[in-house]
Amino acid sequence: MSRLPESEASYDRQRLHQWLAGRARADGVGRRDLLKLVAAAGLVSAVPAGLAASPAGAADGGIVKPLPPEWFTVHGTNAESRFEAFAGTGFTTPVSRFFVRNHTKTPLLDAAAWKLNIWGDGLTGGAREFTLADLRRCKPVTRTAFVECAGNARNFFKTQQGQAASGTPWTTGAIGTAHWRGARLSDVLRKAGLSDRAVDIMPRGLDDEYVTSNGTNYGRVRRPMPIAKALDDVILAYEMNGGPLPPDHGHPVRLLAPSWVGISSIKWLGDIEVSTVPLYSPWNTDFYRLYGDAYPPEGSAPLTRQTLKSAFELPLNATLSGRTRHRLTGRAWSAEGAITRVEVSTDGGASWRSAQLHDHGQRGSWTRWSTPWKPGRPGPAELLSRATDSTGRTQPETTVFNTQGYLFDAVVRHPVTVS
Ligand SMILES: Nc1nc2c(c(=O)[nH]1)N[C@H]1C(S)=C(S)[C@@H](COP(=O)(O)O)O[C@H]1N2
Ligand SMILES: [Mo]
Repeated sequence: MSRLPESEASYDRQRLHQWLAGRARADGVGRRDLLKLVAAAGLVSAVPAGLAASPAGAADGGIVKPLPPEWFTVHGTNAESRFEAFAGTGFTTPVSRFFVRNHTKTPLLDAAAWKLNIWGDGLTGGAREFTLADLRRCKPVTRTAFVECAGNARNFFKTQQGQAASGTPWTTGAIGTAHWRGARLSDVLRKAGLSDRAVDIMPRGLDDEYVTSNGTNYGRVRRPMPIAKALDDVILAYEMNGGPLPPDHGHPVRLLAPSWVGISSIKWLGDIEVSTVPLYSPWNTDFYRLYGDAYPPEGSAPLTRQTLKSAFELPLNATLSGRTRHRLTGRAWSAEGAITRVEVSTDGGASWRSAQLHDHGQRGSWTRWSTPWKPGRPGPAELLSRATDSTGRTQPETTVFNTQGYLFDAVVRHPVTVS
């Protein structure tokens, strides 16, 4: 049921073979998790020792910017944007309303003292350091793109499909769209002396090590990325919506990987390993694969692109007067293509009509839409929106369950009360 490109699945198998042959690195990946992968791939081999988890530490939540309750719902160390708070904000999401997903807490870093260390056997020379001024000397580019958590809308697995997934119970607000400006990662890697034998990069954040409540220390947030994506459209962003990158969003520099799951866009970037052998971290073995009855025991291939969704700029369980003509507004987005159609149902899915589209949002960003509605009879009602993108894909009625609740793409049934 996975829609991941076959190339990524075979790349992942190759990674595993290389690891078994002692040619791939897996620091900080639980031994049990690699054994699981090995067993599932039907491979028999001795697993190197020394992969045990480190001792536990402590981590508190901590987001720097204000989180007014009319704009955010706080879930532990994370803040979800209220989708209704996007109404009237224009195409991009103001920093003040942009969701925050922190594994630990926002570190306060000094841009003047900051350095990015690029290192590894995938460089022709040795390690290289880049200051912010060095990055600014590269030709700046702007990417208009959403950052969306892979688990966005996870809570609807429970409320609509009766199967709860583990993880932050996001509704649809773990997304925001911004203009991100910075240096092309490809330019910086070339300046660092990229070898044509490099296959993976591993960007890593400067925030605290991630320690779970049961004491497993996963180390600093890091996730490998194939060199093909790194050289394609990824940037080292130092500006968001025309201002310096704010503390909660990665100050002074974050990676920005358009269309890919949010975890690919590593914040508070400290170093990037460039490797001639495939790399693993818990973020491409344990996390960010699809596990569950519909998937193989080792899970799907590591997640790459986000999926297709839409939402109303209206609170869940909003009350609307039955006698007024309302203008229902919302947004739709896809990581695969531009949004070409949004249909709305105000009768629980019995009949549908096309909404008006207000943007030519490209793949990896979103499109605003609206439709008028005069509810009439008082009582409970369900509003549905259903997006289609330029690949011809339409949001389905249900999403095949995965245990960590990633990539929910089904039509959301949005309850309201007509008064
Ligand atoms: N260093 C670091 N980078 C990170 C994270 C993190 O906790 N630490 N969270 C990731 C996840 S899971 C997501 S969804 C996005 C969220 O980006 P935002 O907080 O700017 O909205 O950042 C990603 N980059
Ligand atoms: Mo995420």
